[in-house]
Amino acid sequence: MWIGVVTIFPELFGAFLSTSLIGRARQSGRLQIEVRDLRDFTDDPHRVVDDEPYGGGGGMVMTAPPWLRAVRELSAGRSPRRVLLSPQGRRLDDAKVQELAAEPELLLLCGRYEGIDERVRELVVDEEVSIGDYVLSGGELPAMVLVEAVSRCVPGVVQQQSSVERDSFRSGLLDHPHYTRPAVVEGLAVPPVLLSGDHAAIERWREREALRATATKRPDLLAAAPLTAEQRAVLETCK
Ligand code: 4HQ
Repeated sequence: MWIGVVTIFPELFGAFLSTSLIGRARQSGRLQIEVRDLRDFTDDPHRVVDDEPYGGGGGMVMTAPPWLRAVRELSAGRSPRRVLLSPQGRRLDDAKVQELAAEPELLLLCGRYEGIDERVRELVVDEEVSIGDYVLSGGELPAMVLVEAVSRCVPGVVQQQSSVERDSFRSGLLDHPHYTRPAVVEGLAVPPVLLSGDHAAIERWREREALRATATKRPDLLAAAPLTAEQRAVLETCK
C-alpha cells in the first residue's frame, strides 16, 4: 500500500514511521509512505502557505495554490483516495479503517491554523475524516492514527494475522482482560482458570469476560453486535 502525507511539519512523522510495526512494514516494502512538506509546493521564496481570512476575523487560513499543486503532483501516475483530516469529517471507526485499508493508495492532507481554503476540499478532496469530537492544532496526529490503524489491516504488516482477526471490534466486542506473571500482584491473584491448562474452559472464560466487559463498559457496542443465541445466554449469566 502507498500512503502520501502532506504537512507543514514533516519532522513530526520521523520517529513514528521508523519505529516498531510501521518501521518494519516500510522496510519490508509492504508499506510505502511518502511524507512531503507543503512548503515545497509554494513558488515564493518565503515559502508562505497561509493568509488572512476573507471577511476578517482571527487566525490564518492555508491558501489553496500550494495544496492544489501538492495533491496533483503526488497524484501524478497514481489515483490515491484523497482524505482530509478534519473535525468536520465522518468519525473514524473500524468499518472506515477497513474500507480505507482496501485502497491501494491514500493521500492524507494535514491542515493547520484555522484550516484550509474551502476550494481545496471542493477541487481535490474525496472525503473528510475526523478522529473524534475534540479540537487539535493540526491534522498530523489524526493522520498518524489513521496510518497506524490502516497499516494493521494490510496483509503481512502484523506478523500474527490471528491477532488482527481476534482484535477488538472485528467481533463487535471488547477484548477480555489479560494477565501475565507474577501470579499475585499486591494481593490480587490471576483468575485460577487461566492457570488450569484447560483450554476449552479458558476459551469459555475469555468469551464470557469479553461479553461482560462490553456490557459494562460499552453497552452501545453490545447493542450493535451480532450476538449468537449462545452468547445471549452467556450474557444473561453475567448479570
Ligand atoms: N483538526 N480529527 C486540523 C482536528 C481533527 C480531528 C483541527 C484538524 C485543526 C486544522 N482532525 N485542523 N479532531 O481537530 O481530525
